[in-house]
Amino acid sequence: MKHVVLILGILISFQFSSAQFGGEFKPNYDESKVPEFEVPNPLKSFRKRKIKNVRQWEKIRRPELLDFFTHNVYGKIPGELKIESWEVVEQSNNALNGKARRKQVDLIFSKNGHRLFFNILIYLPKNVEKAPVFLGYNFYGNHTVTNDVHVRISEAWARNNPSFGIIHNQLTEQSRGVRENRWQLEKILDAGYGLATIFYCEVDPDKDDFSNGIHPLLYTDGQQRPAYNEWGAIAAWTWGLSRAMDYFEQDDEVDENKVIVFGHSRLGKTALWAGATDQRFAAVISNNSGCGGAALSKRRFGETVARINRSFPHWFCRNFMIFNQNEESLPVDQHELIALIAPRPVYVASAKEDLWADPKGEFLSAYYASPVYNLYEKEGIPSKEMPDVNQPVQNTVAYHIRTGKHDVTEFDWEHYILWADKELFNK
Ligand code: GTR
Repeated sequence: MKHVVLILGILISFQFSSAQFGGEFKPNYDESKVPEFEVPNPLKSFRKRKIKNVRQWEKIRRPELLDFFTHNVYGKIPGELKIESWEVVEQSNNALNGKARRKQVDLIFSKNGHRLFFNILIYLPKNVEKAPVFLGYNFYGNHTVTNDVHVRISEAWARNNPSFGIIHNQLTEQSRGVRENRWQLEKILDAGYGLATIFYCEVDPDKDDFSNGIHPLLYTDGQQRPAYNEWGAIAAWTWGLSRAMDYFEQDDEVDENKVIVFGHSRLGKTALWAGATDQRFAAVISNNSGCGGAALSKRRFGETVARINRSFPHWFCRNFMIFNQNEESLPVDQHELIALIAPRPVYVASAKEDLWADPKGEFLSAYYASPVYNLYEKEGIPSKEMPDVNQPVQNTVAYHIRTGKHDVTEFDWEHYILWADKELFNK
C-alpha cells in the first residue's frame, strides 16, 4: 500500500511538473488570450506609499525594487572580487587598414585556489583622444565580430554550432567574422565610438553547471552551487561587465563616463541588469531581450517564466522559479527593471517576427518605466500606442520595432548611434 501511494505520488508530481514546465509547452501568440493583470506601479512602494519625487524614488522605491530583483530574479553576487592584474596581450595602432587602434586585454582574477581570466577586445577610433565605447558580450568569440585576422580565438568552452565550425565546444578559425553583421564595427568607428567586446563564456560558460566560470571563486567553503537567492549566469555576466568598467576607469584611451552597455537576447537581459546594478554605465541598449529582459512577464506572451526557467535553469536565481506559472504573484514586472536605469538613457528594441520575445511586452515595459524618467524631467515613451515598424521613438527612453527576425542588424546600429549622439553628446 505504502508503495502504491509513493508511486502515485511520484506520478502525480511528474504530471504536475511536466504540465508546469511544459513538455508540450505552447507559447501564446494571441493578443486576446493575454491574461488581465495589473501593472505594478513603479511610483508606489511595496507599503503603498506614493513616490512623488526623485528623493523618495532614490531613498525608498529604487532600493526596494533593486533588492527584489536581486534576491528573487537574477540573484545576488555573494562578494567582491577585484581585478588582480591586467595584461595587454596584443595591440596595434594601425588596425583595420589604419582606421582604428586595437587592444586585446586580459583581466585576471584569482581566489579560493581558482583562477579566471577573460579577454576584452577593444577597437578605438583613431581621431578621438578619449573615446566613448559600446560594450557588449558576444556569443561565439571575439574573432566572430570582425574579419580582422589579429583577433585571438578564445579557448574557453563554447556552445556547439556546426554551421560556425564549433564542435566539441571549441571555437575555431572557421567562425572568424561570421557575426560581422551583428556588430557594424566600421559604422561605430566612423561615428567616433569605440567597440569593446567579450566572449561571454569566458566569464561563465552558458550551461547548467556551477563548477566553472566565475562562480567558484566566490563560493564559501564546501559550497557547490549558488544559494537560492544567489547569482545565476546572467548576474555572473553582469559581474564581468562591471569588471570591464573597472578596467576602463584605468584606461586613458577610453571615456569611462560614456560607456554604453549593449546586448542581444540573453545578453540583452544581461545588459539591462548590468545597467540597473552598476550606475557607472552611461546608457543601456537591450536588443530583442524578451522574457526576463525587457518583456513584461505578466503578459505570458511567447516565452514565459516557467519555460525560461526550464530551458535555462542556470540563468536566474533559483528563487525565480517560485513564479513559474505564477506571474500574477510577482510584485514587480520588467518595466521596473528598466526604471532602475533612470535617469540614464535606455533603448529597447524589438523585431517584428520575434514573437517569442513579445515585442509588445517589450514596448510596454519601456512605456511603463517612463513615469520614473519623468520624475527626473527626462522624456520617456509618450504614448501607449506602439510606433509603426521601422519608426523609432527616440527619447531618453527609446524604442523601435524593425522588420525581420531575432537578430542585430545594420538598422539597429544606425539608430543606436543616432540616439547615443543625441543623448550623450546633444548632437
Ligand atoms: C532563446 C531564449 C530567449 C533568448 C534567446 C537567446 O532560446 O528562449 O530567452 O535569450 O535564446 O539568447 O538567443
